[in-house]
Amino acid sequence: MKEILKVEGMTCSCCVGKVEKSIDQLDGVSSIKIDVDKEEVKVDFNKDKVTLGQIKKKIEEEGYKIV
Ligand SMILES: [Cu+2]
Repeated sequence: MKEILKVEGMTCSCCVGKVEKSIDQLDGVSSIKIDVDKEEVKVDFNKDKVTLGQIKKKIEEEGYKIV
């Protein structure tokens, strides 16, 4: 399933890399697309394997805020 998360605090390609890497570790995530200007993280995942809550937690652990 596809979800778009609003994430505050991402400012550059390094932030994008960090967020991507953190979510990518999760089993069941098939694609991640991040738009820094819009502060959006588009994620495509298998909801039988991973929950949106787990994805959000990973982003928050990197120090970004989900709005
Ligand atoms: Cu950065």
